[in-house]
Amino acid sequence: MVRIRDITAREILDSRGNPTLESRVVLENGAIGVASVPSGASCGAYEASELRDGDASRYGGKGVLGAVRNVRERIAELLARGNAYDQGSADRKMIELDGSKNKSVLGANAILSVSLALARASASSLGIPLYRYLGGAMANRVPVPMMNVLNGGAHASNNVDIQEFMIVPHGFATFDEALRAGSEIYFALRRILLDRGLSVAVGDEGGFAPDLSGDEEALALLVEAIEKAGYKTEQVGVAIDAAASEWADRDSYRLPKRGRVQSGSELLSFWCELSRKYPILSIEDPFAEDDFESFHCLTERLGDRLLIVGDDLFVTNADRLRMGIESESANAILIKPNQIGTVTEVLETVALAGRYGYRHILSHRSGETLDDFIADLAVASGAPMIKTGAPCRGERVAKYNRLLEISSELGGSCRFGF
Ligand code: 2PG
Ligand code: MG
Repeated sequence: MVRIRDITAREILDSRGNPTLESRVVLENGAIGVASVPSGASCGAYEASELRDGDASRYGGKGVLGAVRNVRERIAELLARGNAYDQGSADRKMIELDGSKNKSVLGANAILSVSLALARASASSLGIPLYRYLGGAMANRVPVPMMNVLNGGAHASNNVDIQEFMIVPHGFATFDEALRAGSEIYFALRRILLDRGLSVAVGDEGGFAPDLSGDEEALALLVEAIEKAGYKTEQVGVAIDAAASEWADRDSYRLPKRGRVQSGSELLSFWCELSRKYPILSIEDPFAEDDFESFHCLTERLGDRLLIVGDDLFVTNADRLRMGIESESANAILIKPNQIGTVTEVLETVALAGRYGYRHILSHRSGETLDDFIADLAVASGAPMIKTGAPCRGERVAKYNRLLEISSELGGSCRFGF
């Protein structure tokens, strides 16, 4: 066993320019783990709570000095001299010290940064890669990337209501080839947009964010770009994240940019129609976070053909996932470590998903850092897919580049594909 010697934290900036936390865990043998936490824009109401200072005179109230203090003073003291390899007990102690249901006392950002940094320090102490430490001997599957090449919703100031349009290069022998296809399609899309006089400015996740005649046009553009780049839709599918919690308006859905109001069943018909017309592999948050009923209906209709993914619906929380399992809502779960706050709880939720046949997809947040922890976590947990933005912008490609590194490290034992 190796003991924890020291834990510190500091305030840094994320990819949107907002403050976030970076924590550093040092072990008695000198091993070090550093990790930083991301932050979402379209956050679910049931996510663990991100502690922000609320002091309007600093960073518009978004400073995280309180969370930094909680790491440096309270968490550091709590975990000092503990066994670094006992991730479960360190995470449990932080949950208990916090004492709230949603980690609002210490801050999920404070807790997660330490949880991640501790796992990194432990892997480094053992001299093995993070995915191997967390995933064990069988962790050899590299996930299919879901690349968000066209941004809308809360991630862009264009007129598109659906938040994310992704390309999913799955029909390739290796991750390297899939990534290459994704990048080539991204540039084909750029060319198409330029030729039509549309904007190629990018949104928060590196995808283009043009004004379009309607949200459906985005799907047609993606298919065109796939073909223009020389690929087939049998190799490269498309995926949507509607982030429809943002649209919830009492009992109906109000698409804020177009101002259109739809009932849950109209929206359901819309998703069914899109899935008939386009090679859609997955639809995330097609309804709001409390609308289990619509999720259930859509899963019944389309669940045998495509993934119906709960993001705001489940918030990486095992209790929320249990509600989905009981009501047969969705068949896949998005996994975002900062929605729940500890590595242990993430792995518990993934295990629960696996027991009930739900696929799990690792995911970044729209506000990111260069931290590439989720790439290792995807491999460790055997995730069939990862969504981490366009093949553009440093904080997005950091994760893809880490997966390239892992693929080459795994060599002959590397597996790729769903
Ligand atoms: C999502 C995420 C990541 P945000 O909704 O899936 O793409 O966005 O981090 O803004 O919640
Ligand atoms: Mg989402």
